[in-house]
Amino acid sequence: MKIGIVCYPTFGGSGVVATELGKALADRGHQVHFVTYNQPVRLDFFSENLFYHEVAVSKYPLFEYPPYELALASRLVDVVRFEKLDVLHVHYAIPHASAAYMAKQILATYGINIPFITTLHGTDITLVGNDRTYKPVVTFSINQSDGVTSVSEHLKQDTYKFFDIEKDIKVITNFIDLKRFNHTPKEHFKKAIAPEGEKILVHTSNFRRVKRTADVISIFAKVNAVIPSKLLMVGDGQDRPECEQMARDLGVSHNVRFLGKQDAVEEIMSVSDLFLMPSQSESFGLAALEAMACHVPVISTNAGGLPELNVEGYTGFLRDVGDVDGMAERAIYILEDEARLQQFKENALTHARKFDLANILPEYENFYMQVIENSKRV
Ligand code: GMT
Repeated sequence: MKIGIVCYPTFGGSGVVATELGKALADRGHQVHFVTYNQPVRLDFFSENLFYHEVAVSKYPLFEYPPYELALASRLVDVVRFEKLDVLHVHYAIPHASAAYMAKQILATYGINIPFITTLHGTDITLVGNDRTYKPVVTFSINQSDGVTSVSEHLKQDTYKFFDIEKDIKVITNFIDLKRFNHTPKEHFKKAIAPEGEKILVHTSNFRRVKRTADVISIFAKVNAVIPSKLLMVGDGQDRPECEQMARDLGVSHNVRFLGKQDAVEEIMSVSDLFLMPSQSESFGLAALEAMACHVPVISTNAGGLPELNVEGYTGFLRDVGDVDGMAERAIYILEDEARLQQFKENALTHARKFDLANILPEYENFYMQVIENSKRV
């Protein structure tokens, strides 16, 4: 198949999922065309089946808000026509689904029928999409999609709850490439971070409000008071300065390292003992799955789709949003007993295998074929 993928090219989960999916489809012999405003961060190698088409937004002085959605729709028209794509797959509803809809209508005037699939990732539904500023457009463009997928059952239910959706939503969960994300401990790296054999806790995110990164620091301070430990904070975003200040205020800054945005997350995960995800909301929690694939158990909240990923008492523990004491207490429970920690690590990997790319990729391929077939009948 010839597949067009639209996504945010950043470190965010939806962009990572879209890019990893595109790379895997190209490996399987499909031709994959990324259409976005920058080279996606994980699109870091050459393949004869991978193509990147940049969306350039003209910045005429009249435009206080340059119209990216129009530029994207125009680029999609161009790429579909000249690369003869079979299907478009847009990740994150805003503004990708409405741009795809517009491109589809324009292409119809050229006699081209292109189906498009929208994958809902989370905040496009739970935060931004549900805002009245965007709601009518999001509702419309989901309903006009030829196929809709969601990354968890919980997100699917939220979508039906918040919007008037007439479409079937197919759950295709996020996935992990276990060939890349596996446990390859770098002893010298571990020694540099935890020279006395301290336990290593880790958090990765975009440090947005929804991630409650301040809770990560509070949980760590409680754990650190009982268990010799270090905390790695991976990523960057608006709440990072607050976290740095909190670490100082709580007297743990010498045990916390802010690593910024990192490409080789799997190397950091591989030296870690416990992943912290105290999010306010999380449709799936891809970062937690990346940790689990590297044998790292997870302490998380029970928000959104997290209970579909993190299994209470098996891969880690889940507590209510804001229950810092409860999450710290469970973290200590896992870390204080070496045999118990090892068991949780094994369980984390066992469970992560259920989300192996090899299992999920055929679900997408079958869905593409089904949507393409259906659209030929209309
Ligand atoms: O979590 C973010 O802020 C990034 C966001 C995105 O769209 O890039 O992540 C969402 O999509 C990920 C991939 O499907 C999911 O794993 C995250 O749980 C989801 N984030 C939220 O729902 C807050």
